[in-house]
Amino acid sequence: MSLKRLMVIGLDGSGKSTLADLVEGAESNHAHREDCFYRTRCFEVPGRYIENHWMHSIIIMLAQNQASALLMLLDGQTGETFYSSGYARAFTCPCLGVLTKAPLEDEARAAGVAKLEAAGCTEVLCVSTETGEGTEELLEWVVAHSGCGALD
Ligand SMILES: Nc1nc2c(ncn2[C@@H]2O[C@H](COP(=O)(O)OP(=O)(O)O)[C@@H](O)[C@H]2O)c(=O)[nH]1
Ligand SMILES: [Mg+2]
Repeated sequence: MSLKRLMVIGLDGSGKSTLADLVEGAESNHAHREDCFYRTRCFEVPGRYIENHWMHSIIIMLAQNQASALLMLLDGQTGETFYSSGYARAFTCPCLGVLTKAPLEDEARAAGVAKLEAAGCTEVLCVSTETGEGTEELLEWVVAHSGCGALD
């Protein structure tokens, strides 16, 4: 069995644990963490790794060794991003940009998608666990790209 997992990156509060719960089909403790959180199908990278640009090369190294695919999150409510231009292109595994807490307003949505595209994401999905928007597509993408089987 491959030890590679789906890697989930994003700032603190961007929705990593919420989406990871969806992928795992299991709840978890959403407490703030300073270390990577390894789960059955995925692992969550602490927001601090994104906040510090000098850690971005470490994330690339982690992905090379441990990731089958990558979810790159951007919080649709705050729009805050620390990704450098074209960052997603540095990864060799499949990458999906995810605009979390998908805003309803067209302008906010377009701005979030544009930021993920500027960060190098060629595929972007708007997801809201509140309304359910994009959740099925997200799971389909994960099954197709990460090597995780479908949940029962
Ligand atoms: N409205 C809304 N809130 C969300 C969504 N996804 C996550 N949240 C909330 O955002 C907060 C941070 O989520 P969490 O998954 O813990 O973020 P993490 O720090 O990146 O792991 C929690 O209060 C979640 O309930 C969403 O799609 N819509
Ligand atoms: Mg978390």
